Amino acid sequence: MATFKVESEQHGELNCWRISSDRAELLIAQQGAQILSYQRVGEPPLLWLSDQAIFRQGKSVRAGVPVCWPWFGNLQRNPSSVQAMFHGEQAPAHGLARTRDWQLLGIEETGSSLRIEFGLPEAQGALPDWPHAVELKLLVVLGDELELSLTSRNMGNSPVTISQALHSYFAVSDVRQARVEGVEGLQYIETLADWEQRQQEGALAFAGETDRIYLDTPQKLSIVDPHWDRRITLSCSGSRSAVIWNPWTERAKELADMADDGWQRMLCIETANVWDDVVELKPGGSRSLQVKIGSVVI
Ligand code: TA6
Repeated sequence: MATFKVESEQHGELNCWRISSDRAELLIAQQGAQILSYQRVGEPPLLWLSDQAIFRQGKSVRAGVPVCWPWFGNLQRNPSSVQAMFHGEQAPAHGLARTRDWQLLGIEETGSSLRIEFGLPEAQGALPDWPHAVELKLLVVLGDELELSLTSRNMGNSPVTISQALHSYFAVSDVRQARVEGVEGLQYIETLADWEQRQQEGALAFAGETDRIYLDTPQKLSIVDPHWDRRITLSCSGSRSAVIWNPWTERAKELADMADDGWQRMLCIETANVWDDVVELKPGGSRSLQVKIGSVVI
């Protein structure tokens, strides 16, 4: 049975918790209920934390798993049903949840796992220019794997439509040697070529800037990393879309919180509900978006 140690830490302006057991270590920030890093004992990190990360209130950290909610990416690129939910002028990229402080609702040890639950009470009517009442919770389970489950429940009287993603930054030895399996043959939206729809041939290898929305994704995706003899495994549920992103050379230089060569050591696979996979929550209805992250030696 694992015994967990939970310690509070301050990183720049952010309150964080470091959770460790004899098997793994996890760092979580209160802002955004954002996982910042995850490493299993005897392995390189599974989730990537930028060397130049900025820990500032109101700014999402370039690391781990930012929660994109109640819209993903540029709101103007979302279906009109998602856009109509926001009544303001300036819609921040990736929604409103990743830069606000969440509440730690509880930490509970059950057998060999630790369950950590966060909530965002502001989502029940107090988010700026988003006048809807949704109970939003993130459950983090640290066991043999890391499980994340983001649940939205509509507490209001009218339907609410959201897009969302668990914007996961994975650590790799060198993205140029890595490949993503599970996407073979899928249709995707190439956001870098006028959002054209294309078909994926074979597994995805990286040879330049990549920013794609994969459609009708299977539950299992994986990252094969031959240099680290590792396959990172993702088991997704509540999702039929995934965003795969690497900024490559030029975009990385534009990002103040990423080293110029930082793009080599990361790639994002974001378990999502985007494009034709957005979620309509009827009054009283709820939906969970989940990913389980693990690894095996290859
Ligand atoms: O998920 C891919 C993406 O939307 C990219 O277009 C890229 O901009 C990235 O997310 C990071 O966004 P951020 O707002 O965190 O800089």
